[in-house]
Formats: sequence, structure tokens, C-alpha cells
Amino acid sequence: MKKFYVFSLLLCLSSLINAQSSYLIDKNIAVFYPADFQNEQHLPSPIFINELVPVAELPSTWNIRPEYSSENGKTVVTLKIGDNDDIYGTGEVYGDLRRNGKTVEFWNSDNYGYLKNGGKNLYQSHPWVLGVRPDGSAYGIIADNTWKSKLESIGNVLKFTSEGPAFRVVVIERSSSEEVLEALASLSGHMEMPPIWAIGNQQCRYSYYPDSRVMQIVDSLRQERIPCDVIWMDIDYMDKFKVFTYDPKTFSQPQKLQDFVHSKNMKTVYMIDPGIKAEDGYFVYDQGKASNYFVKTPDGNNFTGRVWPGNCNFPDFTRHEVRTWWSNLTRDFMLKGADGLWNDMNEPSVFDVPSGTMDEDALHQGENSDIHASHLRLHNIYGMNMVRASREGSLLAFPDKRPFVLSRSNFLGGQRYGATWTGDNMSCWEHLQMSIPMTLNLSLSGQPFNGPDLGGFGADCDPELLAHWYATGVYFPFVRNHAAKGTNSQEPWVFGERIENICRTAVNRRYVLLPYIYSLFREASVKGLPVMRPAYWSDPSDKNLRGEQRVYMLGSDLLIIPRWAKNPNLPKGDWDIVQFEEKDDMYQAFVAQRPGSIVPIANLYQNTVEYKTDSLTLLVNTKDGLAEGWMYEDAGDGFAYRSGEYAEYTFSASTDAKGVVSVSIERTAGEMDSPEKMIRIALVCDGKITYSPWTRGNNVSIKSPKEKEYSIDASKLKFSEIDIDAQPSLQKKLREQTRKMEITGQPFEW
Ligand code: MIG
Repeated sequence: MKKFYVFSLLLCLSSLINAQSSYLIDKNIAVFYPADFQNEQHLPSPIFINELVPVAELPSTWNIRPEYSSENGKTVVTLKIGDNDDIYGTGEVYGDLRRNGKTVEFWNSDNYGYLKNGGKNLYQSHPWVLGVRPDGSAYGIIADNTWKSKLESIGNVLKFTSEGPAFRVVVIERSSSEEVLEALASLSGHMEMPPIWAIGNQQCRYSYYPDSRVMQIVDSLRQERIPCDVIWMDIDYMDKFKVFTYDPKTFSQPQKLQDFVHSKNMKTVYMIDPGIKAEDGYFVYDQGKASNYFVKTPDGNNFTGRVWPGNCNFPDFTRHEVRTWWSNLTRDFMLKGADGLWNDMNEPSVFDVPSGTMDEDALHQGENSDIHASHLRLHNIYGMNMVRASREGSLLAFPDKRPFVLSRSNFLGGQRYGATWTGDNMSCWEHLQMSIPMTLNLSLSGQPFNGPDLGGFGADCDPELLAHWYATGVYFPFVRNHAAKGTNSQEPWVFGERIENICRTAVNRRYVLLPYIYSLFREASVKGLPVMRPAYWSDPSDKNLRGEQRVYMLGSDLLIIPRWAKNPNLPKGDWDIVQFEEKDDMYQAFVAQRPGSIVPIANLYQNTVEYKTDSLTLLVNTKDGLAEGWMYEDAGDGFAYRSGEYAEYTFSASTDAKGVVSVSIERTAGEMDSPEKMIRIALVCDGKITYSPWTRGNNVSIKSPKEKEYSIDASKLKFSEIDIDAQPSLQKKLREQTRKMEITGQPFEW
């Protein structure tokens, strides 16, 4: 670090504005320093897990290079890319999957309905671009900068404009998008393996209260046989919205509540916000005040802003001693009955001020107590540092359990600390459709564990929308139904049996797919590959797929085609539709399997406590008679897997001259004891499944019904009749919501 500082200083003295130093820090990963790099304004970087150490000179042939300049006192960095490149990523963004021609602002913002500022800045920031050339080769660009900034894509130029001093840029060159994502994770960290319950179905609303209501919902989920793993507590469980407290009337016995929820094989997740009510006698406030832990104003007072509890002060999470304090508070709280945590409002969100957040000149102490850094610089990593402290708190409470923290705000690299959701969407068709490119671009920005509020948060959901949302969304990495206060209920059963059956079928599919999905999370935690992937990953050479944003991939082997996505662009080749149910309800997404792949699925369970993998059905779609697949499993929680307590298997299929398909299972890694499984083949062929008998052991065969010569033809698929354009639009939903507000006199709270 010091070395660079001195070096850049020297360069600064000896060179003109655009001079810079650059090195390779890894194979085909370059870092560029501006001539006037100010170490203390940027470091330590919250993005990288290791210092960027030079390993070689930058080759003179290096293609993508930043050019530094300034414009109206702001730092400008431009990079020239190829004329025909497609760009993706750029974090949590509203709008199309391809980011060519788009602008995103990096200034974390509470953005209800994505309505503010044209949705250009949402709850989190990822100063990051994934670029893909026509030949499929790809590059990644990291602006190592937390300051308020923006990114514009203008023709073949990427332009970053920052309110802070000039920053480092890292450019990754690889031969595919996958490899770029792997490189990003090697630099910025991998997500940790989540507890398996966190990838199950989850039920939330703002808010289930009192506690008896929570129990009722849990009971209903079980009675209605909607598989589910988690019930969520939104802010109303607190005593007057004071964090780390419980309402003495409605949530007086959190431990008893957790015991009940556990007895139903579910888990509890509780919301914790950053705003601390400024009220003498409230223990969190008293401690924070006494230790001087709050964010300051320039004149040395505690910054005060209004949020749910009223006037609040805000912990300065950029300081490690504040994070330690927070982790301890979190530990004590979790020990009273929480399995997971939900950090909201941590952009941070502040009511009644035009900016919706803290003043730009508010002061943070940062990691270095000599430096008081402005909010302008540290705003974007406020949420990241909060979720980091929360994760630590969970580990203090339960050293033997994997933390699960969901955070609304975060920053590039934040996958190390928690999962995320895409904030306050609306129950409307635009947002159901938009949830796909949003989740994909976050996934392409290093955050594999994310998803939208299923069913939509703001405004009333309706039966068709809910059914289609479940049918589309159960393959997302994070699956949680959530709705705002003042909106109608949207649990799977509220619209009658027909809709409930559709929702249940969809959730059942997620649960049988768990062996495959859990393996994808393993892949994310080891390699850094996303769980949900854009359709173009199925064939980067197919230009038609580059902008496809209705169809998406779950891992490398399944392609999800929503039923409302008429005439989608589909990959060529022998992708085959997996028929999960006997009867088609015309809502469930088509799930197409990659030719040459084997996907393990389990029997149906209602939750991950009961879930077992002792019987596996192997979906096999052969290509030239061959297919391959793999699977990972472990205890589903805890850290024993780190010392070898896991099992990895590979599956391989071949076909003999008589058309008999045989699959063998090989144990390839891990030391976990696992008895031989019952297995059967489900041969996916021409849209139908043929099952072999169940067999115990490592080999199973089946006579293939016929030579296959099928490929999915979008024009032959039966899509839903629903006319999306005729459905209530976002604008109409907003008008309806305003009208309801006038009639009931009840303001909507979000
Ligand atoms: O200002 O806690 O995005 O999921 O239900 C609104 C209440 C505060 C915003 C979150 C939403 C949550 C709600 N919160």
C-alpha cells in the first residue's frame, strides 16, 4: 500500500494529467492507478479481499485502458470498448438486461416502486461492468471507488463520473463470461455457503403481528401443504420500532414463538434497521451515545434523521469498534429466538428530507480514527458494513451455524456478508417481467444470492399475477413472498383453490430441484458462478440470445421459459422440456434441460428439515447418447463441510448399440458418510419422461424409447393466453393505490 502511494506520488510529480501506472496483478488482470491517486481517499478498498500486488508488467498490447480526466471539478474515467460488445452487470438496475446505452448512478437509495430518478439509482451499488464481445470472449471492469458516482454507456465508451478523487480501475480479460465472474469472485470474495433452509420457500409480509398471527400463517402453510422453510418478522414486532426490542403486548415471548416455529420445521428471520431512536433510557441509544458511536455532523453533533421510531441517530458502521458493538447486540438478540436477520433501510434511508438519506457532509470515522471521511465517500458502503456486522453477530450467537442475513443495501463485494433482495417492487406485470433482468444483472455483478419480493410488494396483487409470479419465480436464487402494509393479502391460498394449486405446484418444483439448486450454491461459493444466469450463457455464439431477458437459466443445465414469455429466443439444439407433472396447468414455466446433462432431483418434502437425498431421480437428456452431471451435499448447516464433511458425486450416462441408456454414479470428493442411494433414471425425451425402476447402488439403466430428434421450437410451445398488455399497468396500480389511500384514510407505509 505504502509503496504504491510513494510510487504514485513520484509519478504525480513527474507527469502530466493523464499519466498513470499500471500492472498485471494476475493472469490477464490489470490494475490502473491515476497519476494523482490519493491513497487515503480510497483505501482500504471494501471490494478486494487482498491487496492488489503487481506480478508483471502490463503488456503493451493490452486492450481496454482507462483514460483519466476531469469535468466540472469531477473525476472522469473513460474506457473504450468494442463497437459490438454487449454489456451487463452494473449491479442492481432497473431496465433491460443489456446495459448498452444506459446510465446507472452509484448512490444507494430507498426507491419505492423504482419510481425515483427514473430508477437510475436503487438500493445498492456495484461499480462494475461485464462486457461480452461478439465471439463470446469477455472482460470485467471494476471502478474501485465508493464515492458518489455514475456510469454512462455511450456508444463504444464507458464513462464513470465521480465526485471523489481519481480512483483505481481493474480490468479482467477472459475467454468467457463465466471466467470473468470467477475472476471477480477471486478478487472480491465468494459468497459463503448458506444454510439450506435459506434456499427454501419463504413467507413474509409487512407485518405479521401479533405473534399469534405468525403462528397462524405457519399453521396454514403446513395445512395447505405449501412447502416452506422460513417465516419473517417485519418491523411491527418491535417496541415502537426500537431495534433489539420486542413489543411487550404483541411479541412478548420470542423464544416461545421460535420454539413453535421450529416445531413446524421452520425458521424465524427478524428485521433490524440501522436507525436508533434518540431516547434516553433506551439501552441501544444510551450505549451508542456514551461510546460516541454515531455518525456526526460537521459541527460535531450526532447526525439526526427521522425514520420509523422518530428521531434517530445512526451507528457509524464504517468503524470496526462500532461493528463489534453491533455484533454483540445482534448476538444477544438472536439468542432470544432469531435464526436469521433482515437488514433494511440501510442505504441509509432518512424520512422527510429531499435527498432521502444523510447529508453528504455528514462525517464517518472510517477504519482510521485520524480521518473523518464524508458521507459522500462512505454512503455507498454504509449498508455493506452493517450487514457485515450482522453476519459477525450471527456467528457470535451460533458459532456452529451458517449465518443468513438479508440486506437491502450493499456494495460490490457484499456477497461476502449476505444475501439481498431487490427492494420495493410493485405487484404489477412490469415488475414481474423486470425481476428477471434485475436478478440477472445483480447475479452478473458478483451477488449470486438475490431475488425480488415474490408477488410484488407495493399495491394489491391479483390472482393471475400471483399465480404467474410463483410459476416464474420459484427458480430464482431467493424465493420469498412479501407484501406491503395496507395491501391485500397475497399468501398462496387467498385467491382460492385454483390459484393455490398453481402456487403449490410451483413451490413443489423448487423443493424437488433442491439437490441441483444446493449444488449450484456450492458452485457459487467455490467458484463464484451465479445461480441464475442469462439465456445467452447457453450459447454465447448465438447473437439472438444476448438480449433475451424473459427466459433465464438455473445453473448451466436448466432453461426456464415463463409461460407468459411468448415467442422467446431459445438456444438451438436438443434442449428438452422436463415434464414435472402429469397435467399441465398452463401456468408452470417450461423447464428445458440442456442436451448432454444430468440433473438430480429429490422426492418432495415440505421443508429442508425433513428433506433427504437418499432417493434420487436423475433427469437425463442425452446428446449423442451421452450425458453428465454432478451433485454436492453436506449437513445443510454448520461448518463441518469445511473439513471434508461433504459428498460430491458425478453422474455419467452412455447409450449402447441397443439403445439402453446406463447411468453410473461416482463418488468424487468429500469424506461425509453417505449410504448408497436409491436411484432411478428419468429419461427426458421428446417432452416426455420415461422412468427406470428404482435401483439401489451406483448403476442404473433403461431402454430408451426411441431415437430422439427433438429440439424446442418456441412456435410449438403452448404459451399462456394471458395478454400482458391488457393487465393493469404500473401507472394504473399507482392510481388505484392512491384512490384506496383516499378512501381508507390509511396512508400506505413503505
Ligand atoms: O420504509 O419494514 O423494503 O421490505 O417491509 C419501509 C417495512 C420499510 C422497506 C422494505 C420492506 C419492508 C418495509 N421497509
